[in-house]
Amino acid sequence: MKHWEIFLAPYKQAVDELKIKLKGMRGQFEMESVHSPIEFVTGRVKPIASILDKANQKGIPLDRLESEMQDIAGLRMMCQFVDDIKTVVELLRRRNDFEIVEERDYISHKKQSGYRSYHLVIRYPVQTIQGEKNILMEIQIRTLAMNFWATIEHSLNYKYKGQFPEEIKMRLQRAAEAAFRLDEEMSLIREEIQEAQAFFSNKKDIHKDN
Ligand code: 0O2
Repeated sequence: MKHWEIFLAPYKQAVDELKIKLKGMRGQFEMESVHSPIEFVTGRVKPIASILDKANQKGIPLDRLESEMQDIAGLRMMCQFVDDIKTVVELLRRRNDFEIVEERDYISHKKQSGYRSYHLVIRYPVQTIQGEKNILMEIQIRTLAMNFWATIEHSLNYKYKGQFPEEIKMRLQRAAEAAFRLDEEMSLIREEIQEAQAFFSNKKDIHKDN
């Protein structure tokens, strides 16, 4: 157990640090009173049981977890609109506190399950008392609708271990289509929504100043 604690410590540090940094980006947009392409950010270190399950499924030897399991540390960035995802990816590409080693676009090419999301695998340097340690992390960028679907599907996956009954599979496919249409509809009234949000945030600021 101590061994896992030591192994996971730099991953935990990386998640904590990046969460603060990425949330900071949202704060900067708010300060400039422009629409933030980032709605909220979450992060987690994969639980030990999930690491072991995935290593087992993918045939990854435990002494090669560091180089072969890319999502032990994971960040998720949620956006209101599909177009915001591109903006966020651009912002991340311009940063110089980590290096992007891989991009997976499950938005242009959704997964068979119906899953949509944009994934970046990054190499992030963590400062430890033994010196710098580069770790792999996965950043998932998705809309609120994509996140809703993925969260529900993920919990059902726990129950059915990927072997969904036909009825549930069909419902999930339909829910994925509905989430896709919801994103499309919201994009069509994006300007309207943003005007309203700017109006309300100005009003909030006026009250704060008084
Ligand atoms: P958790 O519990 O989220 O930590 P693979 O898992 O083989 O398809 P790979 O190579 O590990 O893919 O990386 P990929 O494709 O970038 O996906 C890894 C993560 O993306 C998953 O982590 C999920 O978080 C998410 N994901 C990918 N496909 C799906 C899907 O069909 N449904 C949902 N809900 N999420 C998905 P883990 O390891 O599953 O676990």
